[in-house]
Amino acid sequence: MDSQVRKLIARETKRQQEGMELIASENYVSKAVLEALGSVFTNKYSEGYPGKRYYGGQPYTDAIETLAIERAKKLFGAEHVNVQPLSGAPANMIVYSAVLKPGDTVLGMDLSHGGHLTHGHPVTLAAKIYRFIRYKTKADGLIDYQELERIAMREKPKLMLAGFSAYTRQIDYKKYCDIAKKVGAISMFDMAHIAGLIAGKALPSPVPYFDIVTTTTHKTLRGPRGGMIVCKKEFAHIIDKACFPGFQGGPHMHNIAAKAVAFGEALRPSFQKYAKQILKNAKVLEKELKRHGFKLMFGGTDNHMVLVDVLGSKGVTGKEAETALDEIGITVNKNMIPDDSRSPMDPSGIRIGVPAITTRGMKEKEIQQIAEWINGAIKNHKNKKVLQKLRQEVKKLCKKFPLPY
Ligand code: DSN
Repeated sequence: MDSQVRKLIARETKRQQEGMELIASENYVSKAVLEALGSVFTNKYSEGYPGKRYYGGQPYTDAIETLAIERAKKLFGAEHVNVQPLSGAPANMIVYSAVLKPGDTVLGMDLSHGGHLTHGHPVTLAAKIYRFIRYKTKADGLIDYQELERIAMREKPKLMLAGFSAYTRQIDYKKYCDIAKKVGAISMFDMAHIAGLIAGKALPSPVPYFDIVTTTTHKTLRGPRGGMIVCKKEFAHIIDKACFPGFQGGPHMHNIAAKAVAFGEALRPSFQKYAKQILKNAKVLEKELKRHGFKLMFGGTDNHMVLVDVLGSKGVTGKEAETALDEIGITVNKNMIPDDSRSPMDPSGIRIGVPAITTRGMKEKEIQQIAEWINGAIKNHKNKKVLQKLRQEVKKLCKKFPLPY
């Protein structure tokens, strides 16, 4: 291998091994997923779909894409699956372009209330093409379905989009889709963050309720970085056409091979155990952080992550907290809290998730310890000596829980 690249890969492996990823959207994939990603499928162009390609030489690309589709269908009880989206943001754009015309109205969750950039934030291309109206959560952290219905009746959206990247509570799928039906909107759910929890049957599935569901295939699903669209049969044709040739060119077949591997892993009983352990670990994290005096947004968590108001509870900004935790080998991300008045580069909160450390086998006991380190680092964020001591403790624990390679 290229020696400079090899050196950087070795350093990144060491960083991952000696520290802990508590970024809610990250995970450690299996060796089998990595092998598929590094396979010869990366050499092949395969525009089109299995059985209908524009280039020759497709017997094995057809077989691998069909395998990924069939496994995903089984995993999510889906009527139709498209495994070609390159990631979550393209998957969402593909859906918008399939069902909307420029200027059409979409309801999406506000970014600072846990939504995602691609759900209509003004800086995105989607917001320049479509008219996004963004809804918020109530003071108790839950979605106000009456208010949502009022907004939907008033705005008459063509598409109602649920899902999130920092919202920690369970959404009432039926209530949400009933409102969409009432106003004649197509319903869409972005399950990127919780796809693994759904696949592992730890959380209820939105697939039977929503017309269209998008996801990334990494995060809790623990596959390669990539995207996927699941939909009802009646949307299959327009979704496929919007993906290729509408939005993307040749699919990344090495990535689709790795998706097939990850879906196979997620179909195993051990993945259900993993998903349930994530929820247990997140609950312990919630309890312990509250015990240490942290204020948790949305009142706590029903999924794999917590959103913490570090400024409100400890007088330390999100950026300061992120930096202090980085110094002790715990990686989190600074994050806006609902209606945050601060800049996204130094907001009031941090987001903490447990999927990756759960993959390494960490359980309730380790989570208690981690909460203590988080508290210690934030409290002593200016004290290099304390941070150095905590760094050694984190490293010691990480050694006991190696990466899966
Ligand atoms: N970047 C992902 C996350 O961290 O939630 C979403 O795109």
